[in-house]
Amino acid sequence: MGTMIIDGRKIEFTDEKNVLTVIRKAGINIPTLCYHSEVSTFGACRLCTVEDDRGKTFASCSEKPRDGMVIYTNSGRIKKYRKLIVELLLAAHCRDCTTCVKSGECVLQELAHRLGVQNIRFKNTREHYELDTSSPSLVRDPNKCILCGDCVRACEEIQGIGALGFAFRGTEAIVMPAFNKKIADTQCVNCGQCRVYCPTGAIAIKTHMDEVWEALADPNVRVVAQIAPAVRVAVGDHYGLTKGKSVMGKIVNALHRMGFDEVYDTTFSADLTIMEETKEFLNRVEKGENLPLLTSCCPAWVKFITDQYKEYVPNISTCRSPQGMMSAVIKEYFRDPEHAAGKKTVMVSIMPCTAKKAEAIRPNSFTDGEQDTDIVITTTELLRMIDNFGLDFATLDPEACDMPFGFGSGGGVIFGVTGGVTEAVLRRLSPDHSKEAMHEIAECGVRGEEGIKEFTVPYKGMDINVCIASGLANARTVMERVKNGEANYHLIEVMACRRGCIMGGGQPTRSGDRTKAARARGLYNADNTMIIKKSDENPLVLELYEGLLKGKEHHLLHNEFYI
Ligand code: HC1
Ligand code: SF4
Repeated sequence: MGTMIIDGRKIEFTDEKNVLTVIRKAGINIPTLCYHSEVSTFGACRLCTVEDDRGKTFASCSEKPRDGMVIYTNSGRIKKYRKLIVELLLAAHCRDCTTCVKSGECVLQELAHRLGVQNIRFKNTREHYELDTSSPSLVRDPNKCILCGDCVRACEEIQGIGALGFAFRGTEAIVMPAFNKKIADTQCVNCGQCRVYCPTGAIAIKTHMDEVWEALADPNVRVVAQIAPAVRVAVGDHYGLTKGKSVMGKIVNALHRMGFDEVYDTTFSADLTIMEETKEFLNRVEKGENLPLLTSCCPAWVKFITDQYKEYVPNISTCRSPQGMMSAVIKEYFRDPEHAAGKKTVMVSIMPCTAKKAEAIRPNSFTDGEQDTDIVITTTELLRMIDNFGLDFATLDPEACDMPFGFGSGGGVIFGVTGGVTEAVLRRLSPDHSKEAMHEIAECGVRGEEGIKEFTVPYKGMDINVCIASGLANARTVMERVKNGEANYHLIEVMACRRGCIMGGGQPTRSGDRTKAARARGLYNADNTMIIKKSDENPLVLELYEGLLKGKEHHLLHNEFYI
């Protein structure tokens, strides 16, 4: 605790971990390319350098605040230094900005503009590197890498995977997977967190927008969309609307205007997942088999288990993810010649997640030899499509999804935030749907930002031990405890991305701490407005079990195997 003078103003600090945080608290958006509060401090980019009253310069991210410090964040010397850093970075950087997939979201581009860098006086002496397109979800372009190490730390510290690292030194330094492997040949789980942290286009989403446009232009094709829970709270702020507020109705309108024939809500199949997963869970508890049950809706987590904890593969729920269930059910619905009306159905899934692209092509995401989800685009790609079409999104009127798969319960909506799946399961297990009962479940320990949450809930005379983790480094801690017999859980929910799908690898990246909280609040608020909170009270789901699903539940909603 103490006081600092920043640019002539007195600023108090308490437990801020570095000077940079205090400067930002003072309302000065000091630039950085390598500082993120959730990973370790690297201090490589030096852009946050400031000057003190004795003329000493230092990187503010790496200095602890001290009482009495006098700091200048924008002295003439500092301004020159910052501009030179960006100029040098740009000199060694591919400058295809107009065609770069990151254009408009690139921090380096923004800084060049903000700091007034208009001339590059130095020559690029770096060699040209091949693109790595081996991943189903991401493209790595080392020519755009500025060696900030953000991706390396995100993959290592948040995900505990370590698929990326630094190689060589000096001007030869480069970020690459170990032994110069292709990223697809590592234990990368396609989560896209490296892409979220990457300030430039060095790691970008592998886009599939052209395939969608092609399908939309084909008169013989019925293009069907499903929209994941977390997408609706990550679109509005791009168009100047309230951060985190659900704009589902506007998204539905936008998709209809682009030419989508049917627009459905993945919360519907999240309800189906809850029905099947709860059944499976109770069955395993009764038999005492394959416990703890591991949730299966997050494909990055499923890959993590199948790659690194093979002995726990039988514990993974056999339920397909909501994405998988939705696509399988819709494809089955349109197999009926009357519904098909002579058209081929192309299923487009709009997800906050890059790993869903990998899930869609997993061998167990096919039914009767046909791929269930044909194309997966991320929220970021959705924004590009809306912009490309020229829609004035902010002024679009909200529209409802189409029937019969366009409605989900509140339980389905909260899937997009960590703990949501478990909360929906607990709602399903509750015989009571009163406000009080829902409130009690929400308060049992299932909500909150912690990376690992543990609690026990009573159910019919027994205690159910639950663990919820987000971030795969946290998931590893949990699995090690299970493996070593230090924990005895019945149910483990994991979402690979910290805080769940709201912070997925395919979401728009201009997000600060407030965005994370706003997106979570947006989903809980959307749930608050739902009359039906429990998946088992969704009338469309109940109707489906009596109709199309009869005798086909296992075939359409479960997996026989994991790879
Ligand atoms: Fe998710 Fe899921 S919640 S995995 O985070 O179970 O991507 O939003 O669609 O499938 O419903 C993602 C989100 C999403 C699935 C659901
Ligand atoms: Fe690591 Fe995830 Fe990036 Fe793969 S996608 S390199 S696992 S952060």
